[in-house]
Amino acid sequence: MLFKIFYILYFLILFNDKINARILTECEAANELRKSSIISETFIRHWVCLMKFESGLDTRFIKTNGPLASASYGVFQISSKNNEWCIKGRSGGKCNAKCEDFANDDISDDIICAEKIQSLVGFKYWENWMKKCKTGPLPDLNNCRNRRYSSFKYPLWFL
Ligand SMILES: [Ca+2]
Repeated sequence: MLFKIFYILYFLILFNDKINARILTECEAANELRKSSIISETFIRHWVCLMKFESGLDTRFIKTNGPLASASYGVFQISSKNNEWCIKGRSGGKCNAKCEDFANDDISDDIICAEKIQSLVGFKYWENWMKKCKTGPLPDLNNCRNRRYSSFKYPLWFL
C-alpha cells in the first residue's frame, strides 16, 4: 500500500516537472537571442536552428551518458567535457559557469556562453548544426514580429 502511494507520488513529481519544462517556440527563441543584444541579426536563424536540433528548444534538456561521464546542458547543449566551458557543481571553464545553470529556464547566461563558444570555435562546435543547419533549410522567422507568441505550444507527445 505504502509502496503504491510512493509510486504514485513519484510519477506526479515526474509529470509535474515535465509540465513545468520550458519548451520555447522558435519565435520565443529568436526573441531571447535578440534581447541579449550580443547575437548578430545575420545569424539569428542559424542559432534558432541550432537550438531546435540540439535540444528541441527545451531549456532544461540534459543529455548524459551516466553519472561519471560528461553531459550536455540546456537549450544549447553546452558540454561539461574536459571542464572546457563549464564545470559540474561549481563555476569554472571558459564561461566561468556551473553547467547546471545552463539547464534552467533563464537562458540569458546560456546565450552568453554559447556566443563565446561560437566566437572561439565556430558553429561547428554543435554537431547538429553541422548536420541540419549548415546547409539549411533554416527556420522561417518572418511571422514572428507581428504576432503574439503563444506559450501553449507544447507538443503532446512529451507526456
Ligand atoms: Ca541558464
